Amino acid sequence: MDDLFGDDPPAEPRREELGEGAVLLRGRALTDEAALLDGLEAVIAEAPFRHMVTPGGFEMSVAMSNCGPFGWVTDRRGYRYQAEDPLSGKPWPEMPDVFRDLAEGAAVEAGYPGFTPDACLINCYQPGARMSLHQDKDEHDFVHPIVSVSLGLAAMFQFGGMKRSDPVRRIPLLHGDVVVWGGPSRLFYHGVLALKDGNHPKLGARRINLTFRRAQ
Ligand code: MD3
Ligand code: FE
Repeated sequence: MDDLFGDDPPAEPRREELGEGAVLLRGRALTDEAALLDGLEAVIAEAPFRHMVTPGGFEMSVAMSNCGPFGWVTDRRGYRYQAEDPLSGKPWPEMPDVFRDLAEGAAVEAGYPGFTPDACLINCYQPGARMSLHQDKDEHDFVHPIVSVSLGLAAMFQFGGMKRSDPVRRIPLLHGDVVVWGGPSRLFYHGVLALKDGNHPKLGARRINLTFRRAQ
């Protein structure tokens, strides 16, 4: 009866092929939970979460920050990766070793050896926050996978195809889940439904998603 929240690290992360190069490693981040949360706190102390504005002038409901050599930003001028945090004018915080090691290790396990992220986008969802269907196309070369790590409240992820109008599957992403998106899935439309209210024992009423990318 110790594992009331069902979030103890599994002996063996459960592996699920979501199809077309996408591999879900359920619970893969749980063994590093404490170090990941420490790293997150250190990054956010230097580069706080902020709601960025899209080129169309809408404030995103998801609050964001970054760490590593490059960070993804949006403003009225467009979407891009840049080396400086626009809030401070300074480089983004260093990517904690535990972040990089987790992303690289998960990529190897999913069949993408040699992935070395140079950007980590950190998304913070509060209840009601969502991300509408989109493709990730601001990176230099789509041969590299994207590794995502979910922490905190569970979210309903939407996973479509190459066209916005393709049918979408709904996949719940839970605290500790890691997904490696490579191959054809790298350019599939995806999004996150509005976060439901709740309280996570470690993160409160929030969901944090780390996405590791090769921007350049
Ligand atoms: C599938 N983030 O930051 S992570 C994003 O949960 C983003 O915060 C979502 O989409 C989130 O761009 C989803 C899962 C994910 C990330 C990137 C992908 C799935 C992906 C890129 C291509 C295909
Ligand atoms: Fe995305």
